[in-house]
Amino acid sequence: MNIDQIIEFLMEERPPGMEVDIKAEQVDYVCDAFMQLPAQAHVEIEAPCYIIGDVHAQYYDILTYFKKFGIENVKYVFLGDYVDRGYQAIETLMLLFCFKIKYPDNFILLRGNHELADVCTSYSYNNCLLAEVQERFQSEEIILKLLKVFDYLTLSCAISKKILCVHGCVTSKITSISQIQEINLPFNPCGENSELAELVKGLLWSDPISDLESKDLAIDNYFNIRRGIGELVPEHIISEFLANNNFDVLMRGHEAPEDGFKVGVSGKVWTVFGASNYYKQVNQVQGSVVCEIQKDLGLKMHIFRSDIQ
Ligand SMILES: [Mn+2]
Repeated sequence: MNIDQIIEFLMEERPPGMEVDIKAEQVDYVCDAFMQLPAQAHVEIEAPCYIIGDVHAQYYDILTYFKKFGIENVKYVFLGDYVDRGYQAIETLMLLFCFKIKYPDNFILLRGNHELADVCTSYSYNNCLLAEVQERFQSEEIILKLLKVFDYLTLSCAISKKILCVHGCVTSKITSISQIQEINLPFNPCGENSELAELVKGLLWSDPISDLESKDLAIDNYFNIRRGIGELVPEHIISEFLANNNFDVLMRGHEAPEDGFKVGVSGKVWTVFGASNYYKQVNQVQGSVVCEIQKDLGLKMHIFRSDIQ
């Protein structure tokens, strides 16, 4: 067994949505190799690169992106939420982990709130990771292994020192990027009430809102009343963080804008979504958006449609 063979097998031509017959031993092997890599809570890369938002187990979407933009000598930042809701979380994780193992500097995999044990093992979500694993492998060990790997996922990534990527949002508790840099991985914030666990959960769960909306809601301590966890972070807090840490823009996933892409907070917060048919009838573009950051930090949006129902 080796990583190249697994990649080749995963990328064989198949009809979109068709399950790939991955064996438990292969999952185990890839997870172990992934955990051997140096794990950093915050990483820095240089543009150009592609930014891909939540893909939610829609494996055919990432295959489409790789086909279009290539793999070798191409940098990707994935913003998290690889699992739940869709039906191919295993294929999605395996391919992304394999590419990370093969090209560690070119594949940045951020952690999303769905890469938390209490989310992806909860049946309150449509087709959670646990349900998929139970159906495909008659083994408790695989889910435990995957949950272990999630604790090694990166929390934030700076692109050319100017664009900061996280899954949810920076929060009122984070004033300096060094607070993220200093986090030692692996780290599991589930079931912990420490300040550090709150900080990490905040990064994964929070949403930005305008100052006006924040004033209207009049909530204490920015509590995220929409999700019950993390913060609703007002514009001025985000702007202050970006200015103090010398960033121009915050790039994040976590929400599904109807057009696959949304700009907020006076142009300083960009939300991108990577699951193409997530909204089905509602999504105005019926597609996802991949954000290309060019070498001069110019921005190009790529819209993808999906025919999968
Ligand atoms: Mn999310």
